[in-house]
Amino acid sequence: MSNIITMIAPVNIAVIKYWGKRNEELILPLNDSVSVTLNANVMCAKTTVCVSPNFLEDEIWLNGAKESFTNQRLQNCLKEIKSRAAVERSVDDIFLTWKVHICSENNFPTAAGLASSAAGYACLVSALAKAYKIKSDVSSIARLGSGSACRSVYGGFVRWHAGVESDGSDSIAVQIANKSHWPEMSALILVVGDTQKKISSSKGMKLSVETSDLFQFRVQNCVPKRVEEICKAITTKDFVKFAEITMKDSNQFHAICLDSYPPITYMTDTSYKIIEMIHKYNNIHPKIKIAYTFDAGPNACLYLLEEEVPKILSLIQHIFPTSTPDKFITGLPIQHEKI
Ligand code: 2P0
Repeated sequence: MSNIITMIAPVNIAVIKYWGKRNEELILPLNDSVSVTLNANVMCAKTTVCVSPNFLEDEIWLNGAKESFTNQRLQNCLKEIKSRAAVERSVDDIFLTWKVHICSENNFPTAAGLASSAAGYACLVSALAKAYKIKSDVSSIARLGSGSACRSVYGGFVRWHAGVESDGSDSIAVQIANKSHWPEMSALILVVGDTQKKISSSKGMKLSVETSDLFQFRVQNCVPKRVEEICKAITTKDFVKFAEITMKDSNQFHAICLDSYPPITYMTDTSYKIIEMIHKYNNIHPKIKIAYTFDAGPNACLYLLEEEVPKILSLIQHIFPTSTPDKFITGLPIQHEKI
């Protein structure tokens, strides 16, 4: 009688950052963003959803611990799923009255700037959409859980259109290219720290919108041009352009954080040491070989073509001798991703 669905969803790491909302409740951004969805084999969320007439109430477990179902974002996602199911008439009306149990886990640190909420909500919404047999685009439902989650609904290279409508109907993610378009593209995640961030992304971006003088300049003068240029670089597989824009946008995002009042600092000395290492490496080559980007945390995501991976791994181990590939332990662990 009950309906059980298990799904996995990968992490995505933005190359043009989402930072700042025009509507807090509907999670509508002030600018378009662009991301790369990583391989789900290494970093992903896994969610099981069960809808049953035998359950007395909605319940959720995150990484093995029971959490409150009163979370507004969670409620908004479930409400939207059910109202779409009613409109699409995808399940019987009685099914909509049954309670749901959700069990979700990440195989990487939560809230350490590794896009855990993106993978988590993308997975949750995809599993619910499958359970309720939703046929329409689910990126806008994932967005109600966490903005960046809408991008993890798709693989490959993804653009989240900010949209202009007040109801958010045009604020959706679309795939720019699938992962087989650029099979040489790889990512290395350098886990500098796995503790929870001091200020959440939601609070941080609100503070930036309210207090940073640079913020409006970024949204109006920089991001629109960068989005068009990086989409073109992806389509034409222009790594040099892709890398340059990625690094500049990461740096500008962290400059906005520092320009917020009081300032927000997500990067650490090790993060800056990584930036220095990458620029030195690029400078000894005729063309840019590797790009870094940092989200709301100290961990680096490096984008590079596959042929560079062995060279960069040995460089990292030379500069950070305690680093260890493939494990989250002390030092500077490395996750190697083939996109
Ligand atoms: C991004 N980040 O584009 C940027 C870069 C962090 C830095 O999306 O409030 O966790 O849930 O919509 O999605 C983090 O923001 O924030 C984020 P909410 P979310 O990936």
